[in-house]
Amino acid sequence: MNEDAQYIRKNVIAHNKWFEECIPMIASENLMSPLAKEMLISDLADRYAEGMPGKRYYQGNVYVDKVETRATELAEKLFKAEFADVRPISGTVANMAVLFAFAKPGDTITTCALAQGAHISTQKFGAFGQRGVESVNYPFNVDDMNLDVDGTIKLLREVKPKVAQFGLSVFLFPPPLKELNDVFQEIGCTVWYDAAHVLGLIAGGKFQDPLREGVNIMSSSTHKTFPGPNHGMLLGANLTEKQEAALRRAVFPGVTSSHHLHAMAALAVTLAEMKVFAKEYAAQVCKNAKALASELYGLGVPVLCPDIGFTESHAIAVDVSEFGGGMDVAQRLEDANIICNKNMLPWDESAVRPSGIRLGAQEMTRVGMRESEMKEVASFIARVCKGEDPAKVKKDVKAFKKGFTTVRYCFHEGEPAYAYKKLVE
Ligand code: DSN
Repeated sequence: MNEDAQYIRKNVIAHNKWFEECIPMIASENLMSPLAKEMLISDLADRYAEGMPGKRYYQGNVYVDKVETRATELAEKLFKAEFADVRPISGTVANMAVLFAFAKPGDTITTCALAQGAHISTQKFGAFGQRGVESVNYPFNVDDMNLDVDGTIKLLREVKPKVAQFGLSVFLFPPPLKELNDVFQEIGCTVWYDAAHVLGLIAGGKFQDPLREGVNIMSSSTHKTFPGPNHGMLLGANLTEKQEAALRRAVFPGVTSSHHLHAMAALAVTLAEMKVFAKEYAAQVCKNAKALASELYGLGVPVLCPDIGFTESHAIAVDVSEFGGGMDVAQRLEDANIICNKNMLPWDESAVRPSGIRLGAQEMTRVGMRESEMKEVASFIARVCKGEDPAKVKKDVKAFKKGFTTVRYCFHEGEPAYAYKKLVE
């Protein structure tokens, strides 16, 4: 090894060690199972496949085809979908495929605003803008952190979008799809749901069931509440053959060539694991998020939406303006080994200096934490918010985390969550 390689490796090992001693609470992250990690270092990582199983442009895909076919079947079964495509290599790439398939430059798509928790790909400077679509934002009710139903119905009738898009990155409550169904039918729009944040909850029967609530196409990443690899997926219902073909063409050759076969295999085994564990896991994630929120609120840390149970998902939004704002608090929490992100709240104008932080309970659920541990986590966060020296809190966090370093809700439960397989010392 030369000095450069040593430097890289040393820092990656240091990262692993650090995260073992941290409480990671980024709402868009999770831990893969040992089996999924094994897939990532298989020979599939070095190979190419283009097209569909049985119709490839490369030789050497005998076993890849079997894996991909089973992954597709597992995805269709788990989400009761009529259509699945496991080839998008990320959530944003899945979103780009939907844009390519269902919208032309100049078409209008309705969506949420960034400050309301929307994902950057839905914005003018993101994939929506790159595709040249016009986006119109729904009216949003800040008290409920959800769409204003009457206003949304009115807007949909006025704008008559080609596609109505739903799904957020601060995704606390299910959008009222059932209430909007009649207007979807009336205007004949395609209904698109970005499930990235809540895919693992949907797999376990929590949050909502978009494909049964009028959604035609669900795009997603596969590594947030769904504890798989960094990858993407499309799931559909009530699509025409033409629409399904357009989606497949948009994925390849539209927005991918090969589709990261090792990640696709890791997704496949995670789908197999979620078939067994999703229900129990998703229920505990939701209980933990609520427990974390109510404990923090009780400690005087203003979590949003106290009157409606704080959240129905894995995530909570916290207004930390009285403690120095999102940027400052997120940094101090990192200094205490609690990892989260600063986040805009609906009334914020700056994404760089927002008043909020976003916290997710899914990863700590994955390592076995339950409601009682959420109380401890809340007390660490409250201590930092209220100005205690982060270095002091960090000591307690490190001691506490020692009991939670193995992965749950998967095959090979109890295997190290942050293991680094060393080639040499
Ligand atoms: N950036 C991710 C999030 O944190 O929500 C989504 O891609």
